[in-house]
Amino acid sequence: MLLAPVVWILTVLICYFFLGHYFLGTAFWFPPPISEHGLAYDQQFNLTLVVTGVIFFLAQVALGWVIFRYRDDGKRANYSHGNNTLEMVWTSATAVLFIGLVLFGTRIWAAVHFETAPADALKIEVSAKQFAWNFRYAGADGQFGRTDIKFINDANGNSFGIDEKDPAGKDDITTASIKVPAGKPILLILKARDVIHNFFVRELRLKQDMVPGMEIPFHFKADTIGIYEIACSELCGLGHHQMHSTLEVMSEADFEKWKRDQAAQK
Ligand SMILES: [Cu+2]
Repeated sequence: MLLAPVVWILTVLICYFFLGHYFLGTAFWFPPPISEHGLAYDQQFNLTLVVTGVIFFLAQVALGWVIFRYRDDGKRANYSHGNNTLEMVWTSATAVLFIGLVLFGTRIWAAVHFETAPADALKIEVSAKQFAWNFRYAGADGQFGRTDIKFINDANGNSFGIDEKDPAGKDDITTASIKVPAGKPILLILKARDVIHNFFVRELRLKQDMVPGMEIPFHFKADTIGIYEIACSELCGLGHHQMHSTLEVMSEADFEKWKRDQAAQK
């Protein structure tokens, strides 16, 4: 008898916390997205949450009702032998719903991972190692200098192993955080030097593994100016927790100025 109200109270509490960000503030939820893809992901996520949330609520209310209605009243118990039609209906409805949501979501996911970046995208190389991030921009010549693993030397700042003999590499800019111009397509080339790492920026809603021996292209466009955390999202060793950096989205003018300042320091 008591069990039914317990189920109902728990249901309301769970729904309250899921809806919490509407009345308890955004600390309860993801930080706002800063890209078109981020927005699309959120819309898909909310749609899934609403559909499954309504079903969850109705199913739990029904569960409470069944518990209450068929409680032990001292009489002989009656039970059902099942209902094939009903089982067919709810199994196919669930299948249609889930496959439908997956198809919707796949469209957004595929746009991020399978579409190639526009030709004018700004190319930035990303190198991850235990436990730091390094980024490389081509200098004024628009060309990345040749690299070789034998030139890698963290002590003198050559974490990419740029070959000093290659003139194209002379003006390459290497940094410990990324700066990008707002609203421009960015193409990252992700590389890992030792173990698997993962490039993750919450506000972009993007996450991509970085695998040693592979160069993984990954493109995005960030529209909102600000500084966002890049966290390694693959447990990569003892110092994994300190493996983070920042993505700074700047106005185009600020970004060009920053690039000029970097080049001047060379
Ligand atoms: Cu890592």
